[in-house]
This record gives sequence, structure tokens and C-alpha cells, in this order.
Amino acid sequence: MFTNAKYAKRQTVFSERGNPMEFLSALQSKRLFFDGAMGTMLQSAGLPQGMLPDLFNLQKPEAVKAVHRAYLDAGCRILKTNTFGAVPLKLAPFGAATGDVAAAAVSLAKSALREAECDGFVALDLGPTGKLLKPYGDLDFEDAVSQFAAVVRAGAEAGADCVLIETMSDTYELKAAVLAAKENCSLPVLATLIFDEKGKLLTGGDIPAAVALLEGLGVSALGFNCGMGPAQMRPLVEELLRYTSLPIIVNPNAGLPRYEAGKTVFDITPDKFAREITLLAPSVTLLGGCCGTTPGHLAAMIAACKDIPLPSVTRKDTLLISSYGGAVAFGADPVVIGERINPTGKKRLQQALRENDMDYVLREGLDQQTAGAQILDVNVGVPGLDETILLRRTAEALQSVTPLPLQLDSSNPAALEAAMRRYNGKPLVNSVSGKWESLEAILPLVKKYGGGLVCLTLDEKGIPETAAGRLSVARRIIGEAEDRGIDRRELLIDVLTLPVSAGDRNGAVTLEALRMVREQLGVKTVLGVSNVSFGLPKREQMSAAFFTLALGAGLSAAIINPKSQPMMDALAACRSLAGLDPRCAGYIKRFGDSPEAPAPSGTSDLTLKEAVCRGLGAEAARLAGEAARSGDAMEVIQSSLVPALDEVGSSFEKGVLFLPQLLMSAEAAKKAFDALRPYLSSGEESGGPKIVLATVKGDIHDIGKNIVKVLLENYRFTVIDLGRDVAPEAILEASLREDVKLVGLSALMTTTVPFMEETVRLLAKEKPDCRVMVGGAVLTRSYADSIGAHFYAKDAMAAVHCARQVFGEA
Ligand code: B1M
Repeated sequence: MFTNAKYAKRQTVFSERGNPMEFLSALQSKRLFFDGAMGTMLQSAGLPQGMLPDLFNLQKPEAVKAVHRAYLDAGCRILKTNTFGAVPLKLAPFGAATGDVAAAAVSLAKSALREAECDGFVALDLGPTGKLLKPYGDLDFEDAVSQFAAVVRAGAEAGADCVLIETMSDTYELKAAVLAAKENCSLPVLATLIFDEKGKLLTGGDIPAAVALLEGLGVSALGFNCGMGPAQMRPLVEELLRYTSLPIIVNPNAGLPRYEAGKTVFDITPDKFAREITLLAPSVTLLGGCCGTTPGHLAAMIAACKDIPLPSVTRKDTLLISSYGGAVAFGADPVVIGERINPTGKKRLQQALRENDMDYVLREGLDQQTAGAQILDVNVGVPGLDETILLRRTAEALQSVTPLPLQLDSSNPAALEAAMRRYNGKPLVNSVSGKWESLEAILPLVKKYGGGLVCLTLDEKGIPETAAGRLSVARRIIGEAEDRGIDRRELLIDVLTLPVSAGDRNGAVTLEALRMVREQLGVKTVLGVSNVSFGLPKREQMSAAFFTLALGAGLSAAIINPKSQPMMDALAACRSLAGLDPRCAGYIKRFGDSPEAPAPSGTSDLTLKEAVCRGLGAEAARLAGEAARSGDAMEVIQSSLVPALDEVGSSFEKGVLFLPQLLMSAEAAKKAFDALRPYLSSGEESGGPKIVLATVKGDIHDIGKNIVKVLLENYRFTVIDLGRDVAPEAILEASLREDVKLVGLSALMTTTVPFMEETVRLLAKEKPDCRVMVGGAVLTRSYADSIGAHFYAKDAMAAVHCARQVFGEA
């Protein structure tokens, strides 16, 4: 319902059915052209700056339809609805309802098609919510799903033919959007992402990770939009072609955006756009435009590309498993899956899980990562604990400190579903068996959420004794999976390792079954290797020998302890011997200087700096407390916390480390700081002169400001802390209200110091008796002078000196 009379000019909504089947068949048989930009076109039609374009569906429907008509006249045949920002979160402040806006948008696109008498399609457009999802931001995953679901329900009901999720820079939000589409309509789903020129997403993901996620979730086509022009997208398309088995979409901008006099400018002319796009067209099925493109660009592109033959879309055989930070490909090179996060026989881990000591689990994960694991198995099955909650929570915690993909390991389908749903990426799922009950429970989960699947060759009758028997169970699982639309490349057959101590032929049968599965079924394989040595002395020796034989039989992946030196030594040697290690580089790196493998540095003796860099909050707090007890807390900040954050900041800048890790380090630094706080405080009442303190507008960095606050309070100043992201007007208001003589401003980014300048200017005008001191890593004394600040403080202690000077205490 409309809650604001301004938008009450309701449209007549034509509720027709969409044509998903026709759309899918067109996707297979012809080149399809999307339209171009909507927002910039509406601006030319009078959309005021700062107004959400989606509101025009209700306010100025003719303007929206005119844009659609212009693109149809240019030859485009897929119209993106004007719903990029139609999620309730964005519309609510304007008093408009998603249902009305989305239904009107679809109706406008459909009526444009009807009026132009065109055979075209309407793509329900979903853009990002504009919020970061938890744990990195404050939007819960399920809330994100609900946001998108509201648009999908209304758009599908109004007759859209497909859903286009676009301009996504976070795989987690993308997953929420795809799930919302799959759960609320039966339309084909297409997705395009916004990568930087290095092929990275804002949250660190790369192209293989995006392919893994999207193909796992069952989208119909995928590709790129926005951010750059066609020429810059070429290398991205080449990379995408290596991994995807789906038709590719490319909707570039009219070149790289430039900022000029506060406006975004696009330089590429229609002819140049068309020329650049012809170089991509042979590999791309769906072409169109994004920001800065006009009907002129699209007309030129269509004229240039319409006769270029359609690419043939080829199925890739590689199994890809991913997390937010990247993907692991199962091919010729064996993959190491770390087995240590499994409480079976591990009392300390059981205790940690019972006591919710997540840091212990995270350290186990990080140690395995350091030792060479490429995927981490996560099994939290402890009697008496709710696995449905614990598996999800542990997976989420691990994903916040390591970019390694996870293998979700449980025999409880409800626990698997809860974790698979919230997992950021495409997990490996451990496991399904040949038992009917297991097939019925697990295969639908993999079909819905995506996932590589470990398939145990056992059934209602138990584990077949012979290799032929295990082959037959494997064949049955593959058949059932394929019948449910799961490609066999997604399956890893586990022919099961039984202890050789329990049966002389146990090792031999497993190796024989391994060979048969590979040769006769052509699928990939996995083994939990160490079980072979159970009950024997010198277990690692036996396990490593078996591992070598299994690798020789073509094993694709092994669930092992990566901290076991004999196992990892065997792997290094086998890779070289199998021709997987060019010039034996890996082998030499491992053994180069000494006959002994170097012990990988784990998390057992971390320094405070390392704990912060690795995002281990509890450990950082413990170490900070320890350091403060035996030294100077301020010194701990300067010598450990600041350098740690500098290090992660610089790795972030170099693209070695990404936002999720930056956030975890910031959280760890905060916990360490909280532990130091009691040692920084003098314990005396404040009651001294008042100082207003704030991080400026647009800036959410507040660690430094908080340190300044504690130190000022320590010197008995009364600090009125306005928090972070504070507008100049709010700072002025507080300064007038409290009649302070000193305001402290912090800013950490080049993009936010202009707001510092604005605040200084406002205070100088409206409260000229107030002094302003500024600080923050991005500032210099000369910059502080240039914006008219009275004082520059390079660190927290300098801030105290300034304050004492202002109040005549120095
Ligand atoms: Co961000 N971040 N960050 N970040 N982050 C920087 C600042 C950055 C330099 C990293 C990099 O690329 N190398 C970069 C800015 C680049 C630029 O200038 N353009 C950056 C970026 C780009 C971003 C995002 C845009 C990333 C993204 O989303 N793509 C985003 C911005 C969001 C926003 O603000 N709108 C973002 C987000 C974050 C986190 C949320 C993950 C987290 C902040 C958590 C928090 O503060 N609650 C974070 C962190 C931790 C950093 C780094 C790594 C560390 C900052 C820090 O806390 N330092 C930082 C890189 C770096 O600075 N090395 C970086 C430790 C702190 C004690 O030092 O604040 O300088 P500092 O304070 C010192 C002194 O400067 C002084 O005293 C303090 C103690 O000695 N001081 C004052 C500070 N304020 C003072 C005020 C005074 C006096 C002295 O008087 C009033």
C-alpha cells in the first residue's frame, strides 16, 4: 500500500504471465540484446539528483516507458525493469512500497513491448541492497533474502520473464538474491557481477569463486556489468570462459567512469562502444549496456554484432568449490582437505565445542591452512550439542578468519541444510551414501544450494566387501544424482578406507575400487586416508605409504592431517613424480635447504600483533591483558596494535587481504583495546573541561578516536563522544549545546577529510570561540593547517598535549 500520498497515482498493472520457457529456449538459440542504462536516461528526463529512479515507475511512468521504447527502437530485446533499487530498505524512506513499484515497473516494460509490437522479454532487475551483510556489516543474511524476495514476488506476479541480479560485488549478497529468486518464483535467474580490473570483487572473490557459487545455485547465465567499459572487460571474459559451462552476459559501461566537477562522466562514443564490443561478442551470448550507455550506444552495438555467430557453450568437467575469497578446482592435482576439526577422539576439541571456545577451533583451522590444507573439513558432532546451530555457527566463524573453502561434515541433514544455506560460497558436502534415506535427504539440498558432494560407497547392506560392490554403489549414487539434475562433475566418490589391521585385504580393495571408479565411471574420488592405519604402531608411516599408493591410483582429494609431516612429504614427492610440480619447484621449496621439512608456523606462540593480523579476538585480548600487566598499556597500543593494523591495511591495499579479514582484524584490535582500557584509565573521576569528539561524516573508522578518548579521560577531561560518521551539523549542534571550547575530529580516509574541512569551516563560522584539533592516519600537519584546524595531533598523546594547551594546563 502507498503510505505517501505523493506516490498515490497508482498505475494500471497488467498482470500477465511471464514466458520463462520461451526465454530459456531463446537463450539457447539466438543472440539476445539487453538494453542500456536507465538511471542516467531518467536524469535527462528530469529525475532530480538524489531521488531514487524506481519512484518514477509511479510518479512519471511515461518517462520510464519512453526509455524502454527508445531501447526497443534501438533493437534491444530484453528490457531491464526499473527496479534496481526497489528493495523495501531503499523505498521505505520515500514511503513507497516494493510491491507497487515492482509491479508497475514490469507492467511498464511489458506495455512498451506491446506498443512496439516486439517479441522481447522483461528481466526483473535486482540491484544490491547497499548494505554489507553480517558479519561484515549489519544486514542479516535472511533479512537480505527477504528484501530481494519482496521484489521477486511482485515482479514475477506482474509477468516478468526472467530475473536479472546485477552489479553485485559481494558473493554473499548475491547468494541471498539468488535464493530469494529461486524460492519465490520459477523464472530463470541470470546474474552479473562488478569486478575490478584485477578480476576481484569488493569482498575478495574472484571469477572461479563466482562461477562455483552461481552454477551451484543453478542460474541460467552469468557475467559482468558496470564498473568498466568493454575493452577492460575482455580479460575478464577470457577468464570466465575457462571456467563456466553457461552462456555469458556482458553489460559494460560506456567506458571507465571519470569524475569531473562532482559528476560521473563516460567518454566512449557509440561507435567506439560497438567496436570494442565486437571483440567480445564471439564469446558472449547476451550483450547490452550499463551506466553511461544510451540507445545510440545500443543501436551501434546491435548493428555491429547481430551477424557475429553465437558462441558454443561448452560444459567444463572441473569441480569447483568456493568460499568468499576464492575457489579450489578438483582436477589432476590432488586436493588436501584438512581433517582436524572433527571431535571424534579429540577431547580438547570436544571441550572447546562444549564451552563455545571458538578461538580454539579457529586456531585449528588457521594451523591447517598454514600447513597446506586447501579445504577444511568441519565436523562438530558432539553428543548433547545442537549440531544444527553449531555447524552453521562454526562454519560462519571459520569463514571470518580464513578464505579457505569448507567441507561441511555431518550425518544430520538439518544441520547440513542450516550450514549450507548460510555458507558464503559453494561448500563441499560430506556426505551422501547409497542408502535410499540418505539420497532422498541430501541430493535435494545439493540441488538447491549447490555443493560438491562426497559420496560414500555404502548402502542399506553396509560397506561392500569387494571393489566391484563399491563400484556398483557408486554407479547407483551417480545415477540418482543425475536424475535430480546434479552433474556428475559435482561428485567425489569415496570408496572408503577400512583399517588394514582389521582385514588383510582392506587396503588393497580400496585401491582397486579407486581405480575402477576412475576408469569405469570417469568421476573424481576422495578418501579419508588415515583410517587405514587405525590400531597399528607408527600410524603416520602406514598412512603415508597408503596415501602414496592411492595417489598413484589417481586419487583426486584426500582428507588428511596437513600437520602430519610424513603425509605432506609424501604428497610433495608424488606431485613431482606425477609431473604436477614444474621443475620440482614445490618439492625443492619444501626440502631445499634441509632433509627435514620446515615446521610450518602455527598459532601456538602468537604475538599480539600476529593475533590481531589473523583476526583472533579472544587471543588478542588475552595477550593484550598479559602485556599490559607487565608493561605500559599505551606502549602496547603503539608497538603492537597500530603496527598490526598498518600491516593488514597495507595488505588490504595491495589486494592480498580483503574486507572480511580487515574487519576481523579490526574486531580483534578492538577486543585487545578493551582489555587494555582498564590499564589506561587513571581511575580518577573526569569532571574536567568538556571536549566534543567525533569521527567525521562518511567515515566509520573509530579505533584511533576511541584511544584518544580514553587518554583524554585519563587526563580528567570530560569527553562528549559523538561516535563515528557524524555530520558537520551534528558536531556544531553538540558544540553549541555543551558550549565546548575544544572539538576533536578524526578522519582516516582521503574521501572523508573534505567533511573534516566542512566541519572546521562550519564551526569557525557558527562557534568562533571553539578550537578544533584534528587527527587520523591520513592527515598531515600541513593539511590540517590548510583546512583551518587549530591543532594537529599525530597520536593520542599529542591530542592530550593540545587539550592541555587549550585549557591552559600545559
Ligand atoms: Co579501513 N581503510 N576501510 N577499515 N582501514 C584504511 C583507513 C585504509 C588506509 C586501508 C588501505 O587501503 N590501506 C583505506 C583508506 C584509503 C583512503 O584513504 N582512501 C581504508 C578503506 C578504503 C576502507 C573501506 C572503504 C574499505 C571498503 O569497504 N572497501 C571501508 C570504509 C568504510 C567507511 O569508513 N565509510 C573501511 C572499513 C574498515 C573496517 C570497518 C574494516 C575497519 C575499521 C573498524 C573501526 O575503526 N571500527 C578498518 C580498518 C581497521 C582500517 C585500517 C587497517 C586501520 C585503521 C586503524 O584503526 N588504525 C586502515 C589502514 C591504516 O590506517 N593502516 C584502514 C589504528 C589506529 C589506532 O590508528 O586511527 O590512525 P589511527 O589513530 C591514531 C592516530 O592517527 C591518532 O591517534 C591514534 C592513536 O595513536 N588519531 C588522532 C586518530 N584520530 C585522532 C583524532 C585526534 C588526534 C589524534 O584528535 C581529535
